[in-house]
Amino acid sequence: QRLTACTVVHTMGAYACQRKTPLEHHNTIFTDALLLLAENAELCANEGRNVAFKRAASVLKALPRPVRQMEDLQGLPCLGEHSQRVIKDILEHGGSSEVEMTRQSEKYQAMKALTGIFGVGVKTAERWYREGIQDLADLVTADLKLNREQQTGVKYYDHLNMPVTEAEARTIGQIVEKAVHALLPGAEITLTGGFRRGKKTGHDVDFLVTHPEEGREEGLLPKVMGWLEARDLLLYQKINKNSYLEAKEWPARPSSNMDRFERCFSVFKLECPWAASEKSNQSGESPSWKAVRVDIVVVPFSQLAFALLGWTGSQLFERDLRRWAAQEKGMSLNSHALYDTKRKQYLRASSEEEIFAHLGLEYIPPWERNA
Ligand code: TTP
Ligand code: MN
Ligand code: MN
Ligand code: MN
Repeated sequence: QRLTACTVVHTMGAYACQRKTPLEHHNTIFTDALLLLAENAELCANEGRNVAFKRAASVLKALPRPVRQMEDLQGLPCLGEHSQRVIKDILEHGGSSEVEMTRQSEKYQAMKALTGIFGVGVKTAERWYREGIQDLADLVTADLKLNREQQTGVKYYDHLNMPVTEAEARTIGQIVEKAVHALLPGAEITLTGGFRRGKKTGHDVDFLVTHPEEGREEGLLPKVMGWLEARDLLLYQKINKNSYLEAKEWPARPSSNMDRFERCFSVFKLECPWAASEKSNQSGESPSWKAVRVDIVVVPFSQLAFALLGWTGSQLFERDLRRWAAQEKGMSLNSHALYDTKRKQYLRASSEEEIFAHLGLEYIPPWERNA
């Protein structure tokens, strides 16, 4: 087959875990549009459409140059008819009317506002929306019965919708480390999630905590949270106990994103550094602290590499790692272990590199997992 001068033939794997996806890329006008449609599908509980648009956006993120004409898409995977139509509209008209209509739609805006409350998922938001509740103010007026998590979400709505900065993540890391080391010297704390992928901001801060002598980590989390609570550093905490030992459904469904580690979903009360020098400021207009979502996960040392891989994300990268393992390798991967279904054996790993090797994949460092 002959190629014209300006045609580039791409060899790109169909799984996000086969590609390097940097944080900064050349196609944000397209990916912003596709990701808005993905978000809207998610808010309408349409998982198939959500993933299809996310995959299309992810492929464009991995391209080494901007898309300038439809021919540039030749040979690329995961670009369905609908996604191509959106890209074409943007190329031809500078924007997509479907995207703009979605962005302006009452339902999209209401669902985004409601699911933006900590503790409110799509199902709850959908129920409230059908009852005529469209934003935080409506919710407060309606005076519904909210659970403790949602009450926290309402109370700190503004703070929790402000991006968490890298500096704030680092400060919280130091606080968590101090608490953990006070209670279990030798324990190790790792920053994961988006910040490990090099993101400059996040919606929360994610940490893994482990100890090289397996077993020493047991019972640590409630003590750590108590230590923080006693120092007035928490606004909310909920510990989910480890349920791994009781789990009978292993190997877990490859698509399942939930793991069974003991973890805490919390909201920290982070003192702002500039506030200390302003103690004399008695105006009381804005607090001297910021509410920040923090996830802390306790991991047995032998599962650390799997937990690190599973908690670093991105969500699409994780999803495709599991899909690759199941469909291409006959293996089952989750944040605890890798199981070879044919040989009926677990494959050990003490680093992420070893897991990629078991899966027959080229190693991709965290900062290139921004699929
Ligand atoms: P998130 O904190 O939701 O996402 P993020 O850190 O990539 O981005 P953001 O800046 O918005 O915070 O999740 C981090 C990773 O943890 C993600 O890859 C999915 C994984 N995860 C689990 O494995 N199990 C869980 O129960 C949850 C909530 C997340
Ligand atoms: Mn995160
Ligand atoms: Mn997130
Ligand atoms: Mn998180």
